[in-house]
Order: sequence, then structure tokens, then C-alpha cells
Amino acid sequence: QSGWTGVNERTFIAIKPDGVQRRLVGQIVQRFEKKGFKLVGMKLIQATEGLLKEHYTELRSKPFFSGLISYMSSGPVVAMVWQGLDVVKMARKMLGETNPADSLPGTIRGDYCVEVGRNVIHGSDSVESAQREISLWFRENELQCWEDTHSHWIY
Ligand code: FUP
Repeated sequence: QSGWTGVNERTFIAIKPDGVQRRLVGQIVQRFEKKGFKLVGMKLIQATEGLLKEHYTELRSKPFFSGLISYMSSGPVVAMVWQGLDVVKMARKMLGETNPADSLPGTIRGDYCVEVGRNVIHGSDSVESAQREISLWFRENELQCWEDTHSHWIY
């Protein structure tokens, strides 16, 4: 997995249950496509509490942890893997800040939500987190290595 750098860098993005319920999936996917990133994995999944507790293990001592787990398990999420140059950092820019109140208009959280506990989307915060999260949410055979015939217009 350590070979995933440069244009092959990957990040884990999840549209949270509120994003699915509010029919924001298409518009969010479109932002990543228009930016020039490549979709290599996508599934609609009802995450178990076990998976979510592992995903958010660094936050387990926070006061909002149990609320976060029940929110994230309250309905299906769209789990995705996007690939491209500096995708981890650029995706975080596209998402905005954790708190929508600090997120600029033009970002996903800046445009679509108001509360930190209903902030529509998750994105990995580092290449290391991305690798951990991708292997937690996806099997290797659920990820596609497809030839991108217009990538020479992006790179
Ligand atoms: P982020 O990397 O932006 O997802 O932020 P964190 O890992 O710090 O937080 C994960 C999730 O916990 C957030 F998306 C929403 C939730 N959270 C709260 O509900 N309250 C807080 O004060 C902070 C985070």
C-alpha cells in the first residue's frame, strides 16, 4: 500500500447518513469528478457500530463519541475511495472544516450543513489515515484499477 503516492494517492471519503437522506450524493460525487479525481471504490453500506468504533477509535474518549456512533449508524452511508495527485489534502480542502460554521462557502460543509454533529461528509486527514480507513471499509477486490483515458488533460 505504501506505493500509493503521487497521482496514485488514495483517500477514503464517506457521505454520512444525513447526506444520503438529504439526497446530496449526486452533487457531492459530481464535485470530486469535476475536480479531476478518479473513483476507484464506492458502495452504499449500513455500517455496524463495531466498524464505526474502529473507524473513530482516536475519538473514543470524547464526550460526543456515543452520539457520533449512533448518528453514523442511523442509516446507510456512501463509502468511496478517490484517487489522484494530493487527493488527501485537496479532498479535505473541498470538505471544509470539521465545524460547518468555520467552513467557507464553496466547500461541501460550507454549502450544505450547519451543525458539527450533522456535517454530511467524512474525509481522511492524512495519507496514513487514508490507508487505515480504506482497508477497514473495503476489501482489495472491491477497488478498481481502471485506465483513465482522459487523464492526460488533468496531468
Ligand atoms: P474530521 O476529521 O473533520 O471528521 O473531524 P474529527 O475527526 O475531529 O471528528 C469526527 C466527527 O466527530 C466529526 F465529523 C463530527 C464529530 N464531532 C462532533 O460531533 N463534535 C465535535 O466537537 C467534534 C467532532
